[in-house]
Amino acid sequence: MKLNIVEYPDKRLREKSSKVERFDADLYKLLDAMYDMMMSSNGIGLAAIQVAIAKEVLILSIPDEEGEQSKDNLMEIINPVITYKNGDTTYQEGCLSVPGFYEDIKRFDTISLSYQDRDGNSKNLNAEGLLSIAIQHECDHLNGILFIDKLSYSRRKKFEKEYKKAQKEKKNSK
Ligand code: QAP
Ligand code: CO
Repeated sequence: MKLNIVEYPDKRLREKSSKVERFDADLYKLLDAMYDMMMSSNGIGLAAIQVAIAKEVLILSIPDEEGEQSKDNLMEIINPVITYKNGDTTYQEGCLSVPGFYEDIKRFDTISLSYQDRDGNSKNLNAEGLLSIAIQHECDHLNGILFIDKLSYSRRKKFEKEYKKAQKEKKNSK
């Protein structure tokens, strides 16, 4: 399965993903291909819409204290629903679909999530810290929302200007 990362401002990132109904070999193939793509792109989280598949599928690999991303830490989250949110926290976020840009984003500090694993088993999870932030970031993707949508008007304008400039430079260096 050959995947490509969809980059802002591609309209496909605005699509709303739909629920996974079949927990079959195609889903396994997608999850495995997303993992390879995330690791080779130095990501910690990836939603299926970022590889142009509008399904409620996301993966996360939060580094441990040593900064290692072992496969044991891989989380595969399908059909997630955030059932509880509390507190707030700010973190400098980035996104594989918005390469080269990082901005402080405010999110809930603690969340609870219900979701399904790759075999369709229902699960519940409480999360805080970076895991909680990453889940919220990836769940936003399933609704067509990007972290840059959460910037203030003036920071967003500044972002658009800098991003366009960076893209022009990227094109010219090709
Ligand atoms: C989402 O983001 C996230 O610009 C995952 O050049 C971010 O994996 C969750 C990346 C922050 C929680 C906190 C970004 C790689 C990876 C780039 C990522 C880049 C190369 C972003
Ligand atoms: Co993202």
